[in-house]
Amino acid sequence: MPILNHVTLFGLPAAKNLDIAVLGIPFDSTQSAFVGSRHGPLLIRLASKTLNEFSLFFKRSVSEFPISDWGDVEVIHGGFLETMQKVREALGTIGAKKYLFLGGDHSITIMTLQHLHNQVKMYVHIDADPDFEDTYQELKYSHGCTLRRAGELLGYDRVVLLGYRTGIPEELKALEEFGVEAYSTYDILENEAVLKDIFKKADYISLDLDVFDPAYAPDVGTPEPFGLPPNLLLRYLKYLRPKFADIVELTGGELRSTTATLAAAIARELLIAMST
Ligand SMILES: [Mn+2]
Repeated sequence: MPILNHVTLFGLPAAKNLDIAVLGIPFDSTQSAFVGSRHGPLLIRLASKTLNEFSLFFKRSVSEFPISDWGDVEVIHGGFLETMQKVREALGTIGAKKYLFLGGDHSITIMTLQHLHNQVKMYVHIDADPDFEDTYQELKYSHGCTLRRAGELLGYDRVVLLGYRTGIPEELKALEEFGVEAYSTYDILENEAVLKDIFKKADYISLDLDVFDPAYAPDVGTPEPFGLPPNLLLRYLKYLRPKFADIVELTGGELRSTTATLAAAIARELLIAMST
């Protein structure tokens, strides 16, 4: 018998109305340095085929839980608002309680928050860049403005920034003026225990893969040296119980990508954290 080779994340069942849904949003029209995150969802799914669905960290397997992979939203490249409407339609069809979204560039988080912000009490933005500019390259809906838009939707007291180590002076000043709780990479390296309390109260985790050092995650839209090692975050994953999560900014068209494998492993741990 021939096998129809459709790839779902960790071989999860496809398009079933279950409590937890995986959904790709391969929109990368606001990417500004390295391009290609439209292939992110596919590369993460392919990389998951090389990994075990069992997590030794949680001692649980993703296949134990009611999780379904719904494939990708139909993206209109260059059309942020049109794609955001497609995301709305997809969420209506899927009707899950919890979601893991696979980007795409970081502007996809503005789309998901637009529809889900009423269910989010604490949004945690993990990123090398604050993404707190009001506009970037004249766009309000850009991957450089995600945290700013999140603050507008949720209130600036309900967003937290973790792991930044770059940014322009106006942006860093705005973070202070708006009272955003923010911890740089250097703050976290000095006192990593700060992650525990933040992870405990987070119900939306947005992970820009560039928070990791480029040695671990080279295939990202805007690599930034001096980043965090993945193991540091892993130690605190046990405190996470998010309803929503996304993994964004995986670029590069290589089938064999260390970054994609890292993203897939994190997807596994996040899905189990969401399920338990
Ligand atoms: Mn970002």
